[in-house]
Amino acid sequence: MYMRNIIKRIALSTLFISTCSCVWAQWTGPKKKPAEQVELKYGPITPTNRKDANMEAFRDYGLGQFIHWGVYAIPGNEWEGVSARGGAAASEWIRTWRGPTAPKGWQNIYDNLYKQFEAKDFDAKKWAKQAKEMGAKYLIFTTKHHDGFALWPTKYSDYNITKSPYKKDIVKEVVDAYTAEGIDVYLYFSVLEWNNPDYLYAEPKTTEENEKFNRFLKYTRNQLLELLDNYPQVKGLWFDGTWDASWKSAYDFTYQLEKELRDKHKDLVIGSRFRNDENGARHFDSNGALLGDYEQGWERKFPQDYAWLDGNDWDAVMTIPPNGWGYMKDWTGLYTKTTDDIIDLMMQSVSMNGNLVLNFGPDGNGLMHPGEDIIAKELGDWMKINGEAVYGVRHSDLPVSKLGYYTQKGEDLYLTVINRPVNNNVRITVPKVATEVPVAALLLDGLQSLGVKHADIGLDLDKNTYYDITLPKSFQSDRAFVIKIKMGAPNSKSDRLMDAKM
Ligand code: FHN
Repeated sequence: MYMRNIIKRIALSTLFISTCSCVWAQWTGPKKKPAEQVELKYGPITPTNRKDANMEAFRDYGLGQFIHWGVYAIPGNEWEGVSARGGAAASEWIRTWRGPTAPKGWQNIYDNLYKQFEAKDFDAKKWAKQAKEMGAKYLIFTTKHHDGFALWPTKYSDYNITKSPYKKDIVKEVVDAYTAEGIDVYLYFSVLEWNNPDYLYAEPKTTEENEKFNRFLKYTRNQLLELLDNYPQVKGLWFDGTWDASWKSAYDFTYQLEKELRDKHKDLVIGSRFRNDENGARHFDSNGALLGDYEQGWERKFPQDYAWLDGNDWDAVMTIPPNGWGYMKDWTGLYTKTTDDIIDLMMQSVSMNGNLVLNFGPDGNGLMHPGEDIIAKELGDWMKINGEAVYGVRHSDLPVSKLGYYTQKGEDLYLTVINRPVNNNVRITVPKVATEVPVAALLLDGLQSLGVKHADIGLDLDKNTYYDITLPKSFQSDRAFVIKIKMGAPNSKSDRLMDAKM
């Protein structure tokens, strides 16, 4: 029976590979649906594009904050003056430092770092206030990263915050402070645990391995239920570390667990990283259906084209240093994103119906990196003027503009100008068949009205027509700026030209 099941699974996965090569391709092009549908027991649990309040809120967020905090913040990607792994990023992975530059007994040093986790400057209210000022509408907070250290007083592991000098429940402080500021909270949870002896990377095979891994699964379930019991205000769970063969083989368990979590917590939002189907297909099942409430694979990457998303909800999580999530003491020698970069990436996301989630990695005392403080302030200043082009907006079907990004809310169209034309004419391209065209415009910065002129340049065979919005020369901005454009019925004069006779 066991052998028969294995053979059936191999056959199914071969079928899957031959009918759908899209498992890894979904982030780099339009979604390819498999030619044939296979029968599946472990496909999606929730419908796509849920319409409940939590998902509607998710669609309106525009900007979020990610915080990676844990004991890895103490070394900050270096130890005794030596850069971890040659200064490579992903400082939260510092426990995996090996080779000649790694301090002697590094793993042991790391596993004892929690004894130094004093978090003496940590003030959740201050973080929440900064996030609010920056304009973030949701927070994703690391309750536990791959090292397994829990920032809440979990009953199910001793490797948790109560054993540190700080002692208090950090998750509670964060959830309460952000909720009080009106910022929704999602809990990041890494399934993978480096220092848990029951965790396995490969699929469990022997009785002993099965016993171990079943213990681990039970522990994971307990922790997740505990998080939902302790922090009932949270809106979603943000899973990570779910790529190993062991977890993938537990598809029946993860399917039942997802149901249980959703039953326990009304309208809980879970992205596409939590589980896979019985063929090992992650994010999208073997038939190409989204496994979760939104696409959760846009990590430091973007769809090139709106069509790639196939109408799915999504967010993009983004670091300031390249791939640096946890605290990195030393930003020198690295390109760290500027506020202009972040505005560009945020507008790129919202113009395609996604949210941008900007990552912060506080230090071991609980202070944000000074570079993060600057970006939070500058972004907040920009959002105070231009936020209406970010929140509650949707993708516009107008042809993509070389000047920047469109977003739309009802009859209001927003153009975030990234590339200002040298002649100060902001040209909006509108299909000739459009029933709504620009009729009035104003700059969100200063609320100055701008002239709008139909500029029919009369190109033969052109499917589009053009509207020019004139920017005053006196208006100067050293950042992207937003033009709010009222859309209305076109002037009745016909655009129809005689075709050229050649
Ligand atoms: O390995 C992690 C990484 O440390 C970080 O937490 C990011 C955030 O999206 N997720 C991982 C890999 O996808």
